Amino acid sequence: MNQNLFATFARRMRERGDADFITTRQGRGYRYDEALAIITRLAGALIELGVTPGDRVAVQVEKSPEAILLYLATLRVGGVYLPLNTGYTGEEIHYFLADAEPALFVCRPGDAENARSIAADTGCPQVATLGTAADGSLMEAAERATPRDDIIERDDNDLAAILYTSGTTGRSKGAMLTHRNLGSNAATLAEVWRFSEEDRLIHALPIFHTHGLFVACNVTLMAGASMLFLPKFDADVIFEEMPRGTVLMGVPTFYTRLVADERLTPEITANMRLFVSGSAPLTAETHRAFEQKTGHAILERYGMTETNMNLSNPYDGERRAGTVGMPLPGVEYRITDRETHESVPKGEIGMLEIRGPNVFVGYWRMPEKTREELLEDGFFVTGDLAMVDERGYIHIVGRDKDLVISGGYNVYPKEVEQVIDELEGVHESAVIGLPHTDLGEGVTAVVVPEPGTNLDEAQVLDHLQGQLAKYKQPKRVFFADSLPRNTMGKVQKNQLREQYQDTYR
Ligand code: MCA
Ligand code: AMP
Repeated sequence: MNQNLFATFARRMRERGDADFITTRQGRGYRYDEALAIITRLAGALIELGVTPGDRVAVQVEKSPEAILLYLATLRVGGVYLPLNTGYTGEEIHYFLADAEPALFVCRPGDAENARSIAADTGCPQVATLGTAADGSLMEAAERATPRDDIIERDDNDLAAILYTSGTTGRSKGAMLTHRNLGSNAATLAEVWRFSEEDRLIHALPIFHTHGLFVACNVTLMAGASMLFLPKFDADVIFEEMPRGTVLMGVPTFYTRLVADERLTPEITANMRLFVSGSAPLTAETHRAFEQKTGHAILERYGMTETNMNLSNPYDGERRAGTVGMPLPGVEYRITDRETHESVPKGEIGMLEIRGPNVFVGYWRMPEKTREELLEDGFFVTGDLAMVDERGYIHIVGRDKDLVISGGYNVYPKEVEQVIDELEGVHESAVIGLPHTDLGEGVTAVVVPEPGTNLDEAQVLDHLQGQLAKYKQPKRVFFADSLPRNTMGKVQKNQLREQYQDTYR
């Protein structure tokens, strides 16, 4: 039996025929039958460009309906889709291409020259471009290509995608996700969140992460629903579109911005049936304010790049503010002592571990890292601290990993510290996340200069420009004579977080 996830999607797409799949506010979009036709052409183009089953297809393009068709065409030909944040700099892209060794790199038309040079450097044999107006060399190749309407057979455990997540060591790790991982999660979410053909998802997330790509698009495809594709979150547009939408998926920043807006009323949200939040903690305060202003209880869920979605508040029943709900069907969890991995007594805080068909198969070419986080009994160590309350709702109470989540984007301090430390005159640095009213956490650096040097904030920020994606760059840089350390010599980031806690609020 063909276990290619695309085979499942294709069945659904054929059933939906001339129903809308993706629409845009500019009136450019695809019905399901149109999307299928373009995918066969894109599949032909990918094969002609040399993509064979198991090959990675790395993609750094702006959000467009065609980018989703490219994702689907990659699945169809048995390729491994590898989306990259549009904010990554040339240096960051260099690392990903060298590590993943894709057969093809699809970039923005304006980046073609630079991309070719990075591809040449890293041994990537092909570069193609994709713009936001169905333009670029990939679409031209698709027009000329012989359409491929076969679907390459894949095993359940064959890779469908690799998504890079930054690592505590500063080196990004490629999370390897299989057809089974993605397919099982999409089917589960479509069911528990009651997606149907009638749904119209307002899609305002980026499409290079789990949230915007898999949770939003795979679930839409499973249900045969439709999506309104917006280039980015813009509260004005969301308010205009809510009367024609049924579901919104967002990071907490979406909801804090909507709650702060006087246009948020029961009337404007009357056609909406579901608001989902995830990727970072939604405060109980925002949850309550949203419900009070609209009558809708936001449904908060919890996931990771390595696992897709694990836990979710119920569709029916109480959606408890400040909690991430219960395990999804087929997903097991345990809350453990981080050393022994034995479960802690109910109600106590411990490490959250997850097992299920959604859990990835490891980090690309990092067997040791994989062994550390993916235990022999199949449980994945999330690095998040959790506790379960008397009613079975799980609370994420903190992180046992040095991670900052800014507006839903993950920033690993180590990666930023390493680049800051390369600047002449810097002795050492510590990067922390501080409470931020809009972004949840704001990336912040505390820098210790070499004695006798005169560094200022602008110099540090200038140095990071072009080396690190914008969202990883600190919003503020502070200077100190030394960093607080414990007796083991470990930097006490808690103390720094306390000292600068009011910076952004
Ligand atoms: C934009 N900027 C940011 C961020 N976004 N800085 C830090 N953190 C950010 N998240 C920068 C811009 O470059 C700009 O800089 C300045 O901040 C102001 O931008 P603004 O217009 O306010 O930003 P925006 O375009 O409104 O974006 C904020 C946003 C966006 C809507 C929160 O970041 C977003 O869509 N985030 C979603 C991330 C996401 O999808 N995460 C899911 C990961 P300048 O002015 O200097 O140029 S998947 C995941 O975590 C798991 C699996 C899960 O559970 O879902
Ligand atoms: P990523 O590696 O980008 O997939 O981010 C996963 C991390 O985001 C998790 O390990 C959590 O720390 C965090 N996260 C995702 N959803 C939630 C949530 N609902 N509440 C708190 N943290 C979350």
